[in-house]
Amino acid sequence: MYSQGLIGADGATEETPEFLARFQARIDAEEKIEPNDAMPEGYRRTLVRQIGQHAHSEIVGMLPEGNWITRAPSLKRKAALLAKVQDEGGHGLYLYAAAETLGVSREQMTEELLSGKAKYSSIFNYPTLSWADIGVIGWLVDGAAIMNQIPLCRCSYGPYARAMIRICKEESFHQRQGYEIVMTLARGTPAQKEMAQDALNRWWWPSLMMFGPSDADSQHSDQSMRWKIKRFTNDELRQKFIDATVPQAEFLGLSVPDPELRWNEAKGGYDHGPIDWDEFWRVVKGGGQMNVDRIRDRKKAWDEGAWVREAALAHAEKRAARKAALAAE
Ligand code: FAQ
Repeated sequence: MYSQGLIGADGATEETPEFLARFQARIDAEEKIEPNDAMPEGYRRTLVRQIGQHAHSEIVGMLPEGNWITRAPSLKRKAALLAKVQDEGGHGLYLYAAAETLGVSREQMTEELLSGKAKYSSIFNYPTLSWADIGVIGWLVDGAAIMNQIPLCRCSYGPYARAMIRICKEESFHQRQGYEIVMTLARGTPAQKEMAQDALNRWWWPSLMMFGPSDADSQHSDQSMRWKIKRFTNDELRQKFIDATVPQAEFLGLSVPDPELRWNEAKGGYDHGPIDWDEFWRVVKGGGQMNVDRIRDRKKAWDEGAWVREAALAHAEKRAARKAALAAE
């Protein structure tokens, strides 16, 4: 068994150079780190931050699409959208559960979201104006999510890696349903094709921003790569996404809203125009079009769910008391 770091009088792990070296050796050997293993505090904090933000993104991400459930154009579309939004709720729950194995409660994480301390993905602060947005979210937003999340299935922290395997399978279905919606519109009437193009125009750049700041500005990438929490940098994943998605847009007969987009034979990928990082940081810091609405709606749902949490807790306590009484007989 892996030898623990030294435990100090206050119960904290003393992070001696030997302990840190042994921990890094486990990571380098591709061993999974499990909840009861000793780990550097920075590793634990990085995971709580990333998994928490990821969970919040799934839950807040239900809002822009949930907005269209009652307006889906057919029963088939409504059923698929309903299932997708429910999947996202499930993803949030697996991720909160994974973060809880690191000693943080779901209540604490939710409080941090509602107080603005914890972030969620910038992409969910843009409004969903037409039905085509629902298709484009599936195609681009879930597409970007998959590109980012497939490598997370190999994350060094076991519970996060295992949660990601199921999540990625479901995201793949979401991406396909989105692409199929956009394909139907792109092959429809001129007005429908225009609607698809308009949605692509509005969601393209925000989708590229989902991968986070450029490598030069990413604060956490270097350490997260060393700990094998992240397997690729933000720019590497963004490039992979662009290279995979541009041919899909061409197949649909839609144009990507980037006049500087060019195939670069030498690098074997596309060159692209500059990303508006001022917009990215404004949205991340709360200045996007929908930030206020998203947190207001999330708070309302959390407050209205208080009675369910209280009832579940009372039930669990009653069961525990009954079990204890039976055991004492
Ligand atoms: N939005 O140093 P880095 C989905 C923050 S998928 C907001 O590069 P890191 C599925 C970052 O947190 C979307 N903030 O950070 C779905 C940090 O701030 P901090 C969610 C962002 O962690 C689809 C600061 O900038 N996916 O929801 C963003 O190494 C459809 C510096 O950045 C995940 O969360 C952003 N876009 O890399 C649901 C995947 N980017 O924490 C519904 C897991 C960066 O110091 C419908 N997360 N920031 O205050 C990750 O892979 C990483 O956390 C990155 C950022 C790549 C997002």
